[in-house]
Amino acid sequence: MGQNTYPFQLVPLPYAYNALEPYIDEKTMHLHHDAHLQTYVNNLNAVLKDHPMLHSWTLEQLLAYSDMLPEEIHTAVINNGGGVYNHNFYFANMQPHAQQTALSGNLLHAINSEFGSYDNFKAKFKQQALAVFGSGYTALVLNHNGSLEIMNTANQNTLLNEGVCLIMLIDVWEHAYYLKNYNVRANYIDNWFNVVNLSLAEKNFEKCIIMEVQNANW
Ligand code: MN3
Repeated sequence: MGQNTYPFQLVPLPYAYNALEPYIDEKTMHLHHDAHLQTYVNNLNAVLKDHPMLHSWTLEQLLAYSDMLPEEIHTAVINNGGGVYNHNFYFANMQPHAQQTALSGNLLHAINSEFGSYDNFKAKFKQQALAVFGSGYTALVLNHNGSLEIMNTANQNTLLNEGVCLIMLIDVWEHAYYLKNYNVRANYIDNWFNVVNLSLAEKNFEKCIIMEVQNANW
């Protein structure tokens, strides 16, 4: 993932800009990654520049322990650091449709038992993503009870200080879909399900389970 402390760098896409066509268009990917994400990276570095004691903090630490940040940069770190973290997760959790494999293993089992079926999960996830008012994200997480849960987060807030573990994340800011889908977020969500990286979601789920067990043993 590149360097994870100040100065933060733009993480390259793990696939070509046109690799998600026709579901997510190349022009959107260029703007989204090269303009929007780059701006969050630049702004985060500018905010941290005069705070050398924070230069050894990872992005996760800055966001999970944001209450410990100096007041004058608190909001800017949440907005810009969150913008970097959320986008890095979002871009990494997509892949070309041709490489998509069917969901299997423990995550499929957990989805079936929580939501009834993968199709029911998709319908519920879509409904919740449509309910994000304004800008934000929708995520599948493992919560502190060890259950799967769909959660929304506003603006560039992350779920890092919510005590939940991220499995899957969709960006529903208009900049993620407006060029291709105009205002129709529902079409974008349907398209996104064709390029979400399900094998990565399975790996994330396994990591979340291990973290959950470790936390329970504290
Ligand atoms: Mn975005």
